[in-house]
Amino acid sequence: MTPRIFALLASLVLLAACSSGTTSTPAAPASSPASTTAAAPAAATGPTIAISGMKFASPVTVSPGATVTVTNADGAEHSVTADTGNTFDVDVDGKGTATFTAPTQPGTYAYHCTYHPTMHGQLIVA
Ligand SMILES: [Cu+2]
Repeated sequence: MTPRIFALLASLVLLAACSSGTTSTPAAPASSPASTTAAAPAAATGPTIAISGMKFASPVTVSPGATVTVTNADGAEHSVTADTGNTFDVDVDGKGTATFTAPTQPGTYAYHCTYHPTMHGQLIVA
């Protein structure tokens, strides 16, 4: 190998090293660790059946045995009463809230309001 060819090869190697070196250093993004300062909202958590305008917000899907909150925006008293099986039955005062325990058996449960026969809804346990 002549010195001239050696120099040529050496320069090629240097070029290759140089070009690869300049493309392999992306700036590492500053990672922001999960902040622990976010305040959780005080609103009620968990599944909710909202009653407004003589209607249930339905269907609502809940976990087996979940505590379900019922909110009543109407002035009239309502109830959330299972159509069959006496699986749940709760009265909700006008402008009030109530809770009941969802069935533990998965399925779709039809319910109604005992005071207003036109009010119907479905609770899905899954
Ligand atoms: Cu009602």
